[in-house]
Amino acid sequence: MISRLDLRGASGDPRDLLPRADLDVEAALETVRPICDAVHHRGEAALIELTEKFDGVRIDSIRVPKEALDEAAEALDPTVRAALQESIRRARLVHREQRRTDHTTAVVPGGTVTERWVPVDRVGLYVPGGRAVYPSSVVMNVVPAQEAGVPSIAVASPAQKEFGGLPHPTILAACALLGVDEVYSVGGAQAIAMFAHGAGPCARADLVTGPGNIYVAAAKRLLKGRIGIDAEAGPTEIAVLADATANPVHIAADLISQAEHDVVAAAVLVTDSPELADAVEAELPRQVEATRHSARIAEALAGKQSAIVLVEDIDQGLDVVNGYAAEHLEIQTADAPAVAARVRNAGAVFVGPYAPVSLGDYAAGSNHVLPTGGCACHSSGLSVQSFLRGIHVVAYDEQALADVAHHVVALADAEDLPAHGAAIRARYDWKVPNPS
Ligand code: HSO
Ligand code: ZN
Repeated sequence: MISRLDLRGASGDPRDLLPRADLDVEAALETVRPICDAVHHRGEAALIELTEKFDGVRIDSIRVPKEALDEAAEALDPTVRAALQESIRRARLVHREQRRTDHTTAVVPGGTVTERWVPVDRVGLYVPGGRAVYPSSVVMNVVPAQEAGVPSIAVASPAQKEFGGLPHPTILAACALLGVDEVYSVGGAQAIAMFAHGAGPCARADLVTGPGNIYVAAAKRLLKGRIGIDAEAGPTEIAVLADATANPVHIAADLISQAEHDVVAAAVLVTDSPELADAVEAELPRQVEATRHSARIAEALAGKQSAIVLVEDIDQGLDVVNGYAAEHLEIQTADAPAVAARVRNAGAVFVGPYAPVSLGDYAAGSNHVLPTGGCACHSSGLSVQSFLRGIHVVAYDEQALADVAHHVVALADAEDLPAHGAAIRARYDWKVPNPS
């Protein structure tokens, strides 16, 4: 059901030790290019045609009416409502503390640099709606954007045939609970193009965030620059670093929980205990059989991206998981906090036996939009920071500029850019000496 990899005594670049699923975003570029062009040139009409083609439903307009949002909120199962409200409350607690305050540095008397944190004017949030209908992802995108103070927030999610061409009602209800009333029934690459170019009632956005399939990732790659993007989300990954003290039943359940997302999801156990490896391997089929999406999960676990990995000791285990840079990393060892403190690369770290990844997916307060595919070695998950720009505001008075003028002129001259120096000298009747 899952392959075994023995890395005891292995050497080499830790970044290459664990296999990953092949994800050829480049190949999808040619598929999404005409889609993005059509949206660019023909706007809402193209979106309506593409929705009919890909989602199999004809819609009159891409904008979801306010009444549909209110109705979805009213019809929401009270249990789901309470859970979403608690998820929102916890996410707000965490993300509110990520807000930045402006800071002014007095560099010299009369010379200051202020870093001003300014939210983007308008953000488009993409929420998938194919196999995956994730109202929790609405929470994880909207809450940091709101806490950052973004004034204009729009959501796009695919039109669903069975709901008359509206996005899934739980998505609509989540938007309503969060106070977002600008929602579009648009999915896939065309949603990214809609935000990048603007179309019909949807104004162009400055930034688009949110997960999606390979076509969404390809559209982000194609339109990046025209619009800001968060990341090209890849399939979900869970790595568990565990020793002999860990509970194999919990580990199997956690691996399965993320394998449930996708046949190419990665589930990796790294352990120094052959006994634990055997116990988890024995437990997996038992639990897979009992769960609803067993075929999908079995395929994900059997894929080359999933494995039970044996290491010499927890030190080598840390090298392996730091090299892998998983989206989610659980530490299930004796003294888990000490081991977790040595993690350098992971989208999010889950410490000890009572912090499974599913908690973070829904209700820990942490964000679940996280870097995948090894990008955790250079990127962070979605946060308030993702929606802010830090603008340096430079203010120098006459004396402060005069005091540094000769240095600017010298550096400009060293770079053979004398006009740069002249812009300083002109302010002092050309009296700042020109080195050349
Ligand atoms: N584990 C997913 C997020 C998610 N799980 C949404 C359930 N719903 C990627 O971090
Ligand atoms: Zn999940």
